[in-house]
Amino acid sequence: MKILVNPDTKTWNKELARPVQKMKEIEKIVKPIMKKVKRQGDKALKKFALEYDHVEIDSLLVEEAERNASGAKLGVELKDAIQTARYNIEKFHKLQEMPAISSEIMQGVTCMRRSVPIQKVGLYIPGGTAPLFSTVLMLGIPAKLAGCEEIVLCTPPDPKGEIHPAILYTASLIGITKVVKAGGAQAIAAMCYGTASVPRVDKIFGPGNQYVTAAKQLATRQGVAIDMPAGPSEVLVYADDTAIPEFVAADLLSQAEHGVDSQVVLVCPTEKFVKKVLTAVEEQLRELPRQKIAKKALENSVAIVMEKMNSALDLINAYAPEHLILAVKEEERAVQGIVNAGSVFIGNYTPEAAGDYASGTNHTLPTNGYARSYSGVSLDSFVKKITYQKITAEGIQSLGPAIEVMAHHENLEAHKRAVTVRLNYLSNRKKDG
Ligand code: HSO
Ligand code: ZN
Repeated sequence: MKILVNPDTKTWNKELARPVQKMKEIEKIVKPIMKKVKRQGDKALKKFALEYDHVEIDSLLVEEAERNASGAKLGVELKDAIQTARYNIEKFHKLQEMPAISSEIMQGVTCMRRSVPIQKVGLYIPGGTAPLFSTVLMLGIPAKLAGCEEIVLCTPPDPKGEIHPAILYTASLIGITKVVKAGGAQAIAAMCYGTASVPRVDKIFGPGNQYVTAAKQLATRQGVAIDMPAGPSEVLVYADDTAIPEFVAADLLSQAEHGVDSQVVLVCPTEKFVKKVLTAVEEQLRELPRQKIAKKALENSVAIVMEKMNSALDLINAYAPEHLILAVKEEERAVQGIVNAGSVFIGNYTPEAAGDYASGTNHTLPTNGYARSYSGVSLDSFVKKITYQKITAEGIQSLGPAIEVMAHHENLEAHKRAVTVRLNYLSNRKKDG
């Protein structure tokens, strides 16, 4: 991890640059995969399972018996933990429900808005070395709460053609019954175009490698929405000497172990504290099973000494971290000063891992600086808001003239006429009556 001391504002962009992704090259690989799935449907999914997951798949959909058997393969401890997480995530996401609104804006003119679930959603859950069953909760719970009619979950099979039991158990627990053994870009293509086994969905959610990310991006060109533009996961920890170096180090490493392209940033007011944290990182790194991955991620990472809080907050806002941990004495001042972050973890006892798994907030968050303009996944991500209006005869008579004038000045006479015909009708009726 390189150390910078009070870096000049002009250098922030360069010093805090995220690892670049070669999207164009990835797209070249992904496009033919998508095309094949579009043309050959399930047959292509099976072919890609053989090629990439090294397994022959008979039935792409996980059978009911297989889903039901998953619970028995897990220990009680894990099942209890999943239940705790589920309870908290459900509770926090339920609070996000927005009641319909309705108001008579002016006499005879009523406007309304209500949330309506996105009908068909696709959830992508990565498999491999870290089977993210926690992501099943993070995506599945809000999808269920929103009332999405069709929820399909795609996840890659292991070399035995099986899905990790914790993924299946979690899916069953929250009532997701359509689980497809398909991973990578081909799974995204299936949800984008639809196949015999996989319904075409309206919106695709979930993390994945660069191929998955590229496929999701390509899916948007087919009219399918996606949760957000994704990039490697990242954390920024802002800590002063009221923080505990061991805690800070553990938080940095919990992010670093996600992938070689993860990025972690440490911001502290003194070099002395930075050194303490880095010593703790070295010590803890030795004990980690994924130390190779974490080490590589740390090479992309940086520790910054920022003496003044205002400059530190400016730098954090410029970087717009996906996860931000604030472990500083002037906690409230820091919280108030943050305008760009995906999710904020406050105080010494709030590790990012809490939000990753079980506190209740969602862990699908904007990376790559998108926290400047995007929010993380929430209940909102699974609904669209439809607006309604109803105007009475009286209402159009009072509002109509304003519409006519505006339409006329936009040179849109047909718009004006849509009001005029009604106003004429009403004034004739008055005369007749
Ligand atoms: N930190 C990841 C989420 C995750 N961590 C899942 C562990 N499991 C992205 O926010
Ligand atoms: Zn994590």
